[in-house]
Amino acid sequence: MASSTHLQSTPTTITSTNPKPMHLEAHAPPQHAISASPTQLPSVNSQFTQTPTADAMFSLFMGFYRYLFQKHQFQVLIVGLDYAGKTSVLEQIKTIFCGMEPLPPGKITPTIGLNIGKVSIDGANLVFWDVGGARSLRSLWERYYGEAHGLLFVIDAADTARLEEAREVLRQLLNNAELAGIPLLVFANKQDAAGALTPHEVQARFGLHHAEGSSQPQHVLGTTAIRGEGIDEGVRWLAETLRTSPRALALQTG
Ligand SMILES: Nc1nc2c(ncn2[C@@H]2O[C@H](COP(=O)(O)OP(=O)(O)OP(=O)(O)O)[C@@H](O)[C@H]2O)c(=O)[nH]1
Ligand SMILES: [Mg+2]
Repeated sequence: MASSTHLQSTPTTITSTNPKPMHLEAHAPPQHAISASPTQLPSVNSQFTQTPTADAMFSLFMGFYRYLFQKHQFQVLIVGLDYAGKTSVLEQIKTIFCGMEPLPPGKITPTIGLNIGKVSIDGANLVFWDVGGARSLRSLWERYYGEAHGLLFVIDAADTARLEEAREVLRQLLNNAELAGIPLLVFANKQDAAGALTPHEVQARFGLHHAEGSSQPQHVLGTTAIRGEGIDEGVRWLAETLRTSPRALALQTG
């Protein structure tokens, strides 16, 4: 597997086909734990590792400590067919939540590796992984499934000729056991384009009706990525949903 990592156009955009650097970052120990006095930690450890009850107390203490001082981080995988507008969406996310200048649409080229964007929303860090949607690249997506807390599926709502293909790709994603219970945000993108399906129509065509009691939250929104419309609302829904997602919780504590 190629593992080249280099900075692309913006400081938060990295191109790589290897998700492992993010894995390390996501699970790095909290800064506060590292800065604790070296004379304190060994004695705490030795006290609390002697009996199973002490072990449990130590775990409880560490859990509470993390709860207080560690920012939650969620990884969100952005997928969809090529040309749907995934990278354009990511550029707008960085603009809306980090104030960064988006790349002009003419400068965005088809994604071959991985673009990464990290934003902070209401005390949580969201890391977006934007992968290439070309047919030949889709087999690479599964490398990210195991560590993805959320899924953002982008559809070119004006490309009616490829709606069936997009529907099949999404169906396969939702049937994948590695993505069980993953919160799903769908962007019916290119709402500005002639003939674009409304989010309602996309929801109906894709059979995206959130079943009562289903463990998988779903949300469909219309967006125009090149103008940044609809994106803020969608990303906030995702951030809110991830906070209480059993899958996200299990991945963070597991
Ligand atoms: N009209 C219109 N065009 C858009 C919109 N969003 C993206 N585009 C255009 O669609 C084309 C593809 O956009 P990308 O963001 O590169 O698409 P992608 O999904 O990342 O494509 P891959 O990286 O190949 O998977 C570009 O020409 C964008 O300018 C939109 O909301 N409206
Ligand atoms: Mg792209």
